[in-house]
Amino acid sequence: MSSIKHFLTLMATMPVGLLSQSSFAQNPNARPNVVFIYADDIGFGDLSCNGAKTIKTPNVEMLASQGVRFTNMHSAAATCTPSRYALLTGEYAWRKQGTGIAAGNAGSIIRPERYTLADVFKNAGYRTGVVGKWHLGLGDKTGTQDWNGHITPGPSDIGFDYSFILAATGDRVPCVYVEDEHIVNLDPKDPVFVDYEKNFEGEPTGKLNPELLKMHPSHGHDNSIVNGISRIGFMKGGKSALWKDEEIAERITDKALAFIESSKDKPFFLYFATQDAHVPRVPGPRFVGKSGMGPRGDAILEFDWSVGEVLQKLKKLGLEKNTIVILSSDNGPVVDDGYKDQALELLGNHKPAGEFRGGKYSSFEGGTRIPGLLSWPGTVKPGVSDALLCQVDMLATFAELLKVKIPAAVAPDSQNHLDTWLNKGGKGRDYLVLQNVQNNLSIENGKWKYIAPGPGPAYAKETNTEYGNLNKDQLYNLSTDRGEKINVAEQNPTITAELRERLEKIKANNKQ
Ligand code: NG6
Ligand code: CA
Repeated sequence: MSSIKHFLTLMATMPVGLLSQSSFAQNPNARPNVVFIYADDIGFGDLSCNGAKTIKTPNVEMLASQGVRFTNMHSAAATCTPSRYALLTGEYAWRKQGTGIAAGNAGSIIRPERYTLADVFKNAGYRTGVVGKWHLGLGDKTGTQDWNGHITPGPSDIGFDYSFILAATGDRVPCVYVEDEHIVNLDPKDPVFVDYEKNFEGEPTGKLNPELLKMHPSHGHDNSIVNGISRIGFMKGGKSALWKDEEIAERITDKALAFIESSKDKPFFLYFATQDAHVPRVPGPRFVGKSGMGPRGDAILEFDWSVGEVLQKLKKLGLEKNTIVILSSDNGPVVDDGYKDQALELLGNHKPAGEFRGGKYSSFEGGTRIPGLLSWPGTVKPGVSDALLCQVDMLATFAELLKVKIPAAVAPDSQNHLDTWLNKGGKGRDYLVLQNVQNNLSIENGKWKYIAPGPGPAYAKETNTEYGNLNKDQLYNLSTDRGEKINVAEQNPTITAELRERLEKIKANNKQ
């Protein structure tokens, strides 16, 4: 254990002392529980609280009506792994090599010595748990994990007391649940093997055995077949441990509720990372056909159900008033992300990214401007906020709320915006840097958005995504052109230069 972590662990044994300056000093039990519900690939426009008309998400709407609805909340990146990295470490992922979309056999990307968002809560005496999609690597080195033993390091090394996770994503092997760093329901006589380069002899693949598939890939996703769906990567064995996609939402929601129940007597932090509506979209039978938009819409309804279950549980346990619930998404939406699931054919007038341009993978707002809700009934006044905010700030913001001192030199990009998150005013960030799938950067300040020139295609046909890459400056006035339709860089050379320089400064120096 590193010395910083050791010191913090010592401090964590005296949380009341640590909290002495906070408003929770008299009554440490009044510290609020925090449940962070993190959707996967659900866009700003996918939720009825943000204006979706073709789809109704009543539980999310209820959450929105009892809290603050942010209209300018961002994930730190337009894809999953870097967004989650930034969320947990308080560091922009583009500062760190190896934080791109992780393979299912990637080693732990956030190393044990790293101070994380979960550590903030642990240092304040909270019980901490993560349930759902992980996608931040597991074990020491890529490809060398022993999937059949203790897969370590893992969530327990970066601040989580409890974990029940999918190692990577629904479309990546291994297709098993991992609880407290052990595969669930594994038969030792049928061990799991994982490879991202070559197949195991005699094992069918989506490419060679399409007759075995119940859902066909549209691009990629043609390696090992699990539950009639071909995935990214190869695996064999672990028959008794393999998940059934139609049950994932129910399984992880049950685990989230069980964590809440078993933690109800002390403050807890739950990071509940749902897998809806990432591909493959295979919602449970009671959601099939319910949205009229095919599996993608049905998966959004299933997500809404998970949210409802959490809210009901909190109510039933009498924890409603003492729990902050935050809902957001790891990146913007995508319609066809690699399976023929009719998402495109049945989309109709629905606009997953709302009025924003681009989507998942993109530098345009659709890539990172995602749903953002926070409720704390009785404490946070309901409303709408258009302050510029980012998930990278959760670490510093909750450290402030709980009066936990963050060690020097960690979480370099995380800023405290507690007042704004709690809807007490404040304009949020002055500047926010964002990254797309090619790691090209953009910077915005609430009004202006500058996308730096960068390599890579402007458009991806497979996913129908405008990446936003161009080999020249782009500047958009978000206050008059929320859809980023008109590049006004040439007409505004001073603003363009200012933002370019600011971006360079932030790249070179963490202090902003
Ligand atoms: C892409 C996958 C996509 C999705 C994404 C990660 C292909 C062709 N596409 O490479 O389906 O898995 O990675 O999504 O393989 S994320 O939300 O976890 O970042
Ligand atoms: Ca995602």
